[in-house]
Amino acid sequence: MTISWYPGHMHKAGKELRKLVSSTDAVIEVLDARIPAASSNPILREIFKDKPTLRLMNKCDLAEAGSTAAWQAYFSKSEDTRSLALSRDKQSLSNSVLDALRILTNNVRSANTQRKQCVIFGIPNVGKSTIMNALAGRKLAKTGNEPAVTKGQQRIKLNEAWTLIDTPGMLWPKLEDQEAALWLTMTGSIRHSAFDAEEIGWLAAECLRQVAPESLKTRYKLEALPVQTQQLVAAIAHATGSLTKGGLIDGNKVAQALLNDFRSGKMGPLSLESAPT
Ligand SMILES: Nc1nc2c(ncn2[C@@H]2O[C@H](COP(=O)(O)OP(=O)(O)OP(=O)(O)O)[C@@H](O)[C@H]2O)c(=O)[nH]1
Ligand SMILES: [Mg+2]
Repeated sequence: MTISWYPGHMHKAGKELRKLVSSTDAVIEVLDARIPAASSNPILREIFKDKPTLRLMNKCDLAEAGSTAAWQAYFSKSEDTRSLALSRDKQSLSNSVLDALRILTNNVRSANTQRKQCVIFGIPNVGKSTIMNALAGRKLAKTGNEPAVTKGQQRIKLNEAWTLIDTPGMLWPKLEDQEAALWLTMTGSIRHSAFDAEEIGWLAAECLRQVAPESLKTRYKLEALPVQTQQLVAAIAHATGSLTKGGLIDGNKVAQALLNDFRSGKMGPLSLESAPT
C-alpha cells in the first residue's frame, strides 16, 4: 500500500494560495510538534519561500517536551524564521505570536497601506483554525477533529496592525517518504477513507513498538511486547476488546482503537520524529 491523499480541493487551494503571495508580509507555518519536519509541506514552503516565517509547533501537549525543545533549537538556526511551541492551552499565544511577527517584519516594506497581511498555512488537521480563533479571541473559523474541515480561505482583521488569513490544510501529490506518510496518518492528517485501516494498524503498532515500547506496555497492560507484529496487534485487540462476535481479531477496530489512543495522548506525550543533531 502506498499512502497518499491529494484530493482536488487541495490542488485548488494551492492555486488560491499562490494568488496571495504578492500581498503577504509574513506567514505562520503550523507544524505538528510530534513530527515537525514531516508535517512541513514542501509545496507551501516553496510558495512562500521569500516570506518571513513564524513556525508554530502546535499540539505540544501531545509531544515530548525534550524533543520539542530540540526542534526549537534546530529551527532557531535559520534566519528569517522564528519558532514557538504551542499547546491546547493557548492563553499566552496572542502576545508571543504578535511579538514574533512584529520582530520578523520590522524591516519589511509592506505593499499594504493599512494592515500587514499574514497567511496561516500547513497540513490538514494540525490546528490552523484553532490558532486563528485563539488569536482573534473568539470562534470565527470552524474547527474539527478530522482533516479538511476548512474548505476555503478565511480572512479576519485581527487588529490595527494585522490581517490574518486561515487556509485549507494541504498535503502534496506524492508522499515520497512513506515513513513520514505513516506518521501523517497516525497524527490524523490523512482522511481515513484514503487508507486501509487494518494495514495502518499493523504499521502503527510496529512504529510505536520502536518509538515507545513502554507506553504500549503500560497502556495495554502487557508484561512484554510480543516479537511478531501479528501477536502484538492481537494483544492490543484483546486489551481493547477489538474482536468480532466470533471472538476473532477485528483488524479495523483494533487499528481505530490504537490510532485513537495515540491521537488523544492516552499513551502519554509521544514524539515520532527526532530533530537532526
Ligand atoms: N491536543 C491538542 N489538540 C489540538 C490543539 N490545537 C488544535 N487541536 C485540535 O485539533 C483538531 C484540528 O484543529 P483545526 O483547528 O480544525 O485544524 P486545521 O489545521 O484548521 O484543520 P483543517 O482545516 O482541516 O486543515 C481539533 O479537534 C482541535 O481541537 C492542541 O494544541 N492540542
Ligand atoms: Mg481549519
